[in-house]
Amino acid sequence: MSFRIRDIRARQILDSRGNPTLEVITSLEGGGTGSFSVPSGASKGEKEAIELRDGGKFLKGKGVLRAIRNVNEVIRPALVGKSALRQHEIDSIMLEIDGTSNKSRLGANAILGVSVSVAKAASNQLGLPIYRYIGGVNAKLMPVPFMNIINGGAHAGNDLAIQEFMIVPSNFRRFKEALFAGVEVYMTLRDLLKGKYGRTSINVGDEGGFAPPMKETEEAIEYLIKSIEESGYGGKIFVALDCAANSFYDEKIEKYKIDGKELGPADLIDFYLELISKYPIVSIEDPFYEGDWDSLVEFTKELGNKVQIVGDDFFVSNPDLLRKGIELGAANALLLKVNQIGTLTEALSSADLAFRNGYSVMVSHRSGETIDEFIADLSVALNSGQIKAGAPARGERISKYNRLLEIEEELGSMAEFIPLSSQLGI
Ligand code: 2PG
Ligand code: MG
Repeated sequence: MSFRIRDIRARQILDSRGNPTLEVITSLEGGGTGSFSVPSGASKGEKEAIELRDGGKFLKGKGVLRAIRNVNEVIRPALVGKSALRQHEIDSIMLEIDGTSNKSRLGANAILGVSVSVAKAASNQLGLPIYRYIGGVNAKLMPVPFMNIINGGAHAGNDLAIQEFMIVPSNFRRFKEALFAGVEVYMTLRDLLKGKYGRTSINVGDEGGFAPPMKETEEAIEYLIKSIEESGYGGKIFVALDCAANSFYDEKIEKYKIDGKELGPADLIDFYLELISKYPIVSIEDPFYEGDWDSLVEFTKELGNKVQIVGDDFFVSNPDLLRKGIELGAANALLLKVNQIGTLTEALSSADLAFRNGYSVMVSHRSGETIDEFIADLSVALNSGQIKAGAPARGERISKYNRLLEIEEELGSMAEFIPLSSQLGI
């Protein structure tokens, strides 16, 4: 049964925002095949690996035919005949051909499509689920889901500055229980919003969360709390925020524009402290714009033993930036998005570095997704204990949750689910 790569092909498909993206299919001499569809972000970190787009007029410049050509004409000839079991070598060859620090020559979208499809082809041929192939015999921890049920910022057409208002069903015995409790809260929120703001308020944003015409942060959090309590899950389901502060930082005036105010970093810290003292907030992502490491360090000093502080745009899943964060004491958790860095090998290195330095890891989707389930498997492979996959609605979000239900069933009595407070010791 040969694991040599027989062929690699890419084609243009669509993501959940209706933008073009790549699907890459790798087939092996032994008959195994694997495909991966590459996701895409809207609120991106400056230092993310480059997603190659065609430019020009057609499809508003968003086509990925150049990236596809790179897969079919540049990467394919270099990898055909190589063993799909040698993930590290496969990824290194692509990095070498690319030769840039940000993958701008071949495109991180082209490289990632190949990287993950190769891993999937190998695991398929071995007859192993991908979480087992990547994670080995000890992959067993089901993730606590972070479900983004009110969308703001760059993901919705409303005035909320903060991008993601998430519920965190944490104090449960199994993933399945946690997920369906979260679903109940989502249903309750739908009714509450409809009652208060009318039918248009239950239209959903990019990640399946509602995008009601709210203006203020606390208004959104209050609705999460109300929905949690009305569903009977007080003390079991918590709240998390992804501020994505890049999107409300005004460089010209060096202030954060939020809730009709213009706040400097010190005032913004006070604003968060107040929220945390008032509400059961367990995790905050990107509370400052990605250049403001000082505030992130200060915030971590003050709150790092009480709340999970997640770096997304700060770290962009990049081991070098994470190392910087670790040295400075900035944040205490890594958001892991494979397409920010562009190869499976590098993403796994980032996760490894995080764990070895006491940082937690939240595996994450992008706001532009496809139905590809890979990140569900990845979260279990890493025993990361946390996944951020959007609201329990829209096909591209539920594919991850449904896959996790399947994995939990498959793991049977081996499956574990650990509440966030026990995972973090907070
Ligand atoms: C984020 C993500 C995913 P995007 O900021 O964490 O929720 O959004 O994919 O748009 O960067
Ligand atoms: Mg984020």
